[in-house]
Amino acid sequence: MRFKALALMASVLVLGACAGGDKIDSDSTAAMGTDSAAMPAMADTMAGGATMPATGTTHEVQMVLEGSSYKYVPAELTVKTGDQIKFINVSGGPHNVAFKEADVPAAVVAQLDANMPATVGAMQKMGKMNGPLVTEPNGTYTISFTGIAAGKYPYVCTPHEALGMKGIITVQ
Ligand SMILES: [Cu+2]
Repeated sequence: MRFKALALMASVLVLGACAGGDKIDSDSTAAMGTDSAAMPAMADTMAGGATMPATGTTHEVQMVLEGSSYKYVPAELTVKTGDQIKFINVSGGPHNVAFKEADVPAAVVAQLDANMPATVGAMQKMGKMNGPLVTEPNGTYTISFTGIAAGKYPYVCTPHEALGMKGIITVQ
């Protein structure tokens, strides 16, 4: 009985220590800005960060089946931090937009995921940085690049990746 009580106390203490750690880390995130490579892993274990709405230009990328070729048009696009991209299901859908963790700097993962809306109609996101299927003709999916560091961000369409449907976004 006495042992059990001690064990319970110990686990409460551990939980308390974790909660305290989170608080300290989120405070230091604010203080250190978004450049620290150490922060995203912590952000991943938390809520995932808040969406940062676009403040700049809206670009459009069409998701297309042309002949037997599935593609993003344009497949390569350069935007500025703060712009957004509206992906449009023109033909051959459903399509989506998915970034792989291996292709995204650790410091960017949480914010990029947070900037990818969780749903399109009834469809849900399929995973981290893996957008919902856009099933409706001319349906759209818009991703803000506010808070996203400069760099090259390759992405794929999950249903058509094996068929070569992929693109690259360069953020300046
Ligand atoms: Cu596709």
